[in-house]
Order: sequence, then C-alpha cells, then structure tokens
Amino acid sequence: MTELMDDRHSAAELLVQCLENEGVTVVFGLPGEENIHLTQALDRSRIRYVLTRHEQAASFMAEMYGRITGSAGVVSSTLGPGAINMQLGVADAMTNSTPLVALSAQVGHDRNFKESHQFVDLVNMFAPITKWSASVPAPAAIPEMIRKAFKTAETERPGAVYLAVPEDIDAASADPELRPLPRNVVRPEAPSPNQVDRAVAVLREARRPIVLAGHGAARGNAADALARFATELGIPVATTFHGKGVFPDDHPNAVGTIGFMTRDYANFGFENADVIIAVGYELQEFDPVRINPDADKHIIHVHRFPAEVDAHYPVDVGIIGDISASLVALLDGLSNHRCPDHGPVRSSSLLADELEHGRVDDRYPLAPQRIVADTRAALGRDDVALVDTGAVKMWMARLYPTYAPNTCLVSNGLSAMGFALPGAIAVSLAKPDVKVLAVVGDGAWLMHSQEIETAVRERIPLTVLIWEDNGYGLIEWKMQMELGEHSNTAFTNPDVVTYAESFGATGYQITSADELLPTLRAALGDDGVSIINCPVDYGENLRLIERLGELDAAL
Ligand SMILES: Cc1ncc(C[n+]2csc(CCOP(=O)(O)OP(=O)(O)O)c2C)c(N)n1
Repeated sequence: MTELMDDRHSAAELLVQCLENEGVTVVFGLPGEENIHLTQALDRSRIRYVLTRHEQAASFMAEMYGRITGSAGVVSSTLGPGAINMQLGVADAMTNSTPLVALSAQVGHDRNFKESHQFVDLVNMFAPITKWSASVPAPAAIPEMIRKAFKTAETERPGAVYLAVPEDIDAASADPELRPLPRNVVRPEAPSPNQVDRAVAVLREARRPIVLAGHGAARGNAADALARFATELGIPVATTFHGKGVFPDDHPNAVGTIGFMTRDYANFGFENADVIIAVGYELQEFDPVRINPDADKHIIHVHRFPAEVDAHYPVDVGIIGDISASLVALLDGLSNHRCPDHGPVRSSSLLADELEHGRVDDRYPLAPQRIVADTRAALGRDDVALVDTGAVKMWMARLYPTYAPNTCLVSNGLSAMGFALPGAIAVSLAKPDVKVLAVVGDGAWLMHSQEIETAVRERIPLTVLIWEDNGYGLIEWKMQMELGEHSNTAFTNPDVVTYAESFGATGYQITSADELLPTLRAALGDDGVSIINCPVDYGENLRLIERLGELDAAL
C-alpha cells in the first residue's frame, strides 16, 4: 500500500515546481489511476489544468500552444492507452518542428520487467517520434530531467520530448532539498562572415533570385528582417504553408504560398529563378523537387541548422545562425546592390483575381473561393485561423491572404487530421486578445468535436467553420485526378446546429451564400463557442486543376 506523505515533500509536487520554473501556466490532459498525485499537485499549483475528452486532442492542444508561444506546450496522460492516444499530437509536433513536452504515467518499477496489466514499453514507442524519450528512474532525477526535457524541446530545431513517470515515482516522497534547476536558453549564433561573403558572391551574380520563406523564419521572428531584405534588394518572396504570413501577402514582392499539390501560380516565380534563398525552410514542409525539378538552381540556405540532403536541394552556401542577423549581414555585404528587376509579380494578381471572383460568387453550396474571401473579410490581420488537413487546407493555404506569422496555422509536416479544433482551444488560451477560428472539413471536425465540451466548460471562446461536403474531399479529389473515379470517401453528418447546442455551444447553418460573412462576424464577435456549418461546392476542385493546367499550356 502507498504510504501517505507530506505533500510538500512529494515527487509529484517537485515535478510541478519544476514545470512552474519552466514558465508553464497550462497543462492539457486527462488523468488516470497511476498519476493521481501529479493530478492533485497540479490542482494545488498555479498551473491551469485543462481537462480534455481525449488525450489525442490534449496532445494537439499542447502542440498548438507550443507553436503559437515558442515555449513547450505540456500534455499529461495516464499510462498505456492514454499515452498511446497522445502519440499523434506528439508526432505532429515533432514533424512540425514544434516544442512539446509529453508526460505520462507508467507501471511502477515493481512490475515493469514482466507481463503486467496495462504495461507496454512506452519509452520505446515514443523514441522515433521525439527528440528524447525517457523514464524517470527516481525522484532525485526530476529537476534534471524536466530541465533537460524543456531545453531539448525548445532548442532549434524544436520538437517533442516524452517522459514516463512510473506509478511508484508518482506516489513517492522527494528529498526536500531538491529544487528546480535554473533555466538557460540556447541563444542563436551570429552567422560566420565567411559564409556571408560566399553567399554575397552568389547573389551578386544572380539574374533572377527568389526567396522561399519557411517555418523557421516564423519561429525565428524574422519577418521584419525579411521585409527589409526583400524590399531593399527587390527580390520576390514565396512562403511555405508553415511560413504563411512571415512575408505579408499585400507586399508588392509577395509571390504567394508554395505547397499545393500541382503547379500553382506561386510556382511561376521559381521557374525562371536561378538562385533560391531559402530562409528557414525545412524539407519536411514540401518536396524541393516541386521548385527545383532539374536540380539546377543555386541555393543559399539560411537557417539555424544545416539543411537535409536532397538531390533537388543542392546547397551552394549554408548560412547557419540567427536568421534575422543573417539577412542583415547579407544586406550589408550587398550594399548598393539591387537585383535585376523581376517585373510585376504575376502570381499575386492571379490570386487576387481568383479571390475577387470568389467574393461575388453567389452559388449554393458555396464556392471554396467565396468561403476563403468571406473568412478573410471576417478576421483581422492578427486574428488566427487554424486550418485542418483536407481539401480545405489546399484552398486556404493557397488563397487566404496572410499578413503576420502564425496567423494561418496548418499542420503540413505530418498533416494530421483533427488538430484544428483542439488547437484553437490552445491558441485562444495563449492569445486571449485575438479572435480564433478553426476551419475544418466535416471529416476532421467529427474526429475531435467532443472538445466543444472542453471549450464550453472552460469558457474558452472560439469559432469553428465546417466546410461540409459529406465526404473526405481531398481523397475524392486525388482519386478523381489520378484514377478518374473515387470510392469509400462519402459519409453523412449529424445535424450540426442540434449537435452544437446539445453541448451548450451556438450552432449556425448556412443556407445561402450571403449568410456566411454576417454569420462569421456574429460568431467571432461573441465570446462563446460557435459552430458554423457551411456546405461547400467541391466541384471547384477539379475545375481548379483544369484552370491551372490551361495556364500551364499558355505559358
Ligand atoms: C488522422 C488522419 N487520417 C487520415 C488522413 C488522410 N486524409 C488527408 S485529408 C483527408 C480527408 C479530409 O476530409 P475532410 O476533413 O472532410 O476535409 P475535406 O478534404 O473534405 O476538405 C484524409 C482522409 C490524415 N491526413 N490524417
């Protein structure tokens, strides 16, 4: 039987002190029998415990908390099934370069060596989807292990860390002398002058350089330096899906977003380019073959760490260091240089035309372009849209004008479905001053719709916009494109208004195109939880591919 102890000396209390020392203010989780002391210690602390209805949802919340704040989000679960449920968000964070610390219970040391109820080898299961996966062997290890967990998760390239806390450690007492270790943060280096000089030499010869700005530029707060770099040199800038907003789409040099499944407007900028300046780009964001099919472009890789090897990403010069400092050093080295005039950015006028046509398209179900245009009109420049995986992501990523980093959040590393609604809960908590919209397909929506209960109970305002097509639209799109037919993609939906209201949320059903914008404004203006169901005409999906194909031929 577990000995009752003075809580001030418990291992669980020490663990919570260590979390507080790391600046943790919220833990997303779902408790179990084997971590009751941690659950109690969290309850007695200043940390808010956001109780969720699924550990996978909690893991997405922690991921998006980490993505929007830059500090590791924390998720807590029980052993076995609870921990396994956390794995999708952990893998999503890892592949999306996002700091996250996952804590779970585990069976005690008295039975972890034999066949035992609810025991699976969690440390080994988490190892391939984390930067570090370990089990706490004794209370005395807690200060070092928690410090190491946060340092590892938050240091570039950020990612996920997993720690198992066995049941006997959860219930143990700890030496009262043990204290959290002071935080130390790994600072970015200045770039090496030699690397900068070599890149300057490449840029002086460049005829048509282009910037590709990725996720690392958003994490590194490089938006201002990037705007100065591109404006002073006269270089066009495209972003990846994760980089959306790091270069404002209303800047005259903005090319748009790269990553759509076929050649899109933004690709035009790369076709004639001879030099790509990749700023914070990570190859997991999309395959470089799409912008460098002949592997003949010169590449300057600006990031905090060297590039992955890829036949279509032959790096001429790598500049490793603080991204803003690197861009400023390049500008200094290129003083008085201006790149040859790239002419008007053709893709931006094509995108603007497509959006403008959408804005006045009255069809019902609604054209995807109409939904994107109305979503843009309803949100302010700094408000945040989280866009789930599906055809909906393709439309929003390529067409939604974005003006600030991390204001259009997608998962494009693992591209997991279901993250946006739970993620919106975390973003709303982290950024109470902005409006938060989860944009989801009807498939992804029902994967985590239970979390409306969490949002309502915890009084966390957010709006969900469902693009309803009664099917897994992206898969239908892909099957039609490649096989000329589709199967096993159709389903039916519950009545969204009744469903939302049964949770205490407000439900809206869109019944004509002109209802969407006022409904979005009403829902976003309300400080409760609102769910809007909007039928979409995905007949546009194949029409878009045809139009892009025709543009291709016309070039
Ligand atoms: C967890 C998970 N399961 C399956 C997939 C594969 N997948 C990608 S998009 C998609 C369809 C999404 O459907 P829906 O949410 O309705 O959005 P739509 O494509 O209709 O806009 C599927 C099944 C995935 N990425 N993640």
